[in-house]
Amino acid sequence: MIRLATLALAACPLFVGAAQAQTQITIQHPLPLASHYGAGATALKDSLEAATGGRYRVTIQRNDNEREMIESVQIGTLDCTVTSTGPVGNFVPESRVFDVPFLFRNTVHARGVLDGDIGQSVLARFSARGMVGVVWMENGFRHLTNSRREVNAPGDVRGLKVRTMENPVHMRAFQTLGALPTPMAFSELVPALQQGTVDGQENPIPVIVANNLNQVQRYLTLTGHVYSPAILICNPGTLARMTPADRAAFQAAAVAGRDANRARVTADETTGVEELRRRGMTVTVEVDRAPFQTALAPAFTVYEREMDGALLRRIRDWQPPN
Ligand code: EAX
Repeated sequence: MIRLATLALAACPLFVGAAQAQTQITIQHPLPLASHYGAGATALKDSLEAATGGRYRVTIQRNDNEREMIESVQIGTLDCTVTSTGPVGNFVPESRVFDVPFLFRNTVHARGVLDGDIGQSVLARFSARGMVGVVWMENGFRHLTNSRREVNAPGDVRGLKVRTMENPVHMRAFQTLGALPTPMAFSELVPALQQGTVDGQENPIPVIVANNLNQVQRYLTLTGHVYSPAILICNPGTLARMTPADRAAFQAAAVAGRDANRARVTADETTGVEELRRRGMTVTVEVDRAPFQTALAPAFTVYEREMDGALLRRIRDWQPPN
């Protein structure tokens, strides 16, 4: 009798649905879940789960060590990560070209290059390093904060111990300005600022706001010295196990995530400066960037020599299609 009951239950549509295989995908990123990265990961989750009728379930987790997440994706212990390009150049050197200071004029320029053939050709370089560069997302233009003094000109940066990401392109820039670049993972940043191990750091407005860096930093200068891309990187096996239809659904979900992430960066950059002022930061808004670019000339010479100079010029000269 039990056997018949079991068969009857198994035939019940309710249980057939439950018996349907479900695939778990975990995405990690380094910021609060209610951040611009969280907005992107959540939009990806919602899109993929809806498109597959729940056959895919996406779990979003926070892990504030980007290098560790990239290594986990490489070895297959993590499906995907949303990370800034901070440490990415140590895995895919071709991506460092996007980390050059004052390379992009604005977000239209940056997003156009990254979503166009130049950005796509760099994504294609990830497969040789055991990863899939799925889609470019956005961290935003990076600005300088510190606890010692207002910064109006390059000379004000001299002598500051500035936390940088583990990114040789950024480290060279701050060294050229006479600062003392101190590379560390994001997970170590707030304790280092609290203990005075470093005087300052640089990050986009959304990161400064989401992590309440105003609690450990007094001065903000809108240097906009670097555009910081973000990127969705996945383990090749995670994607290879998908059917072509599910892989297409995942790609569409990644694009939905990109668009939600970028919309949130735009929103945060619109309100974030006033919010940080309200929280008590001294904000230097009007910054003449030309002296910073002039002071960085020696670094630019090295970038042109160490990277593909022609590519750097193509990126600088890019214009939106008319
Ligand atoms: O990706 O480490 C950093 O400063 C990054 O901008 C942050 O983790 C967001």
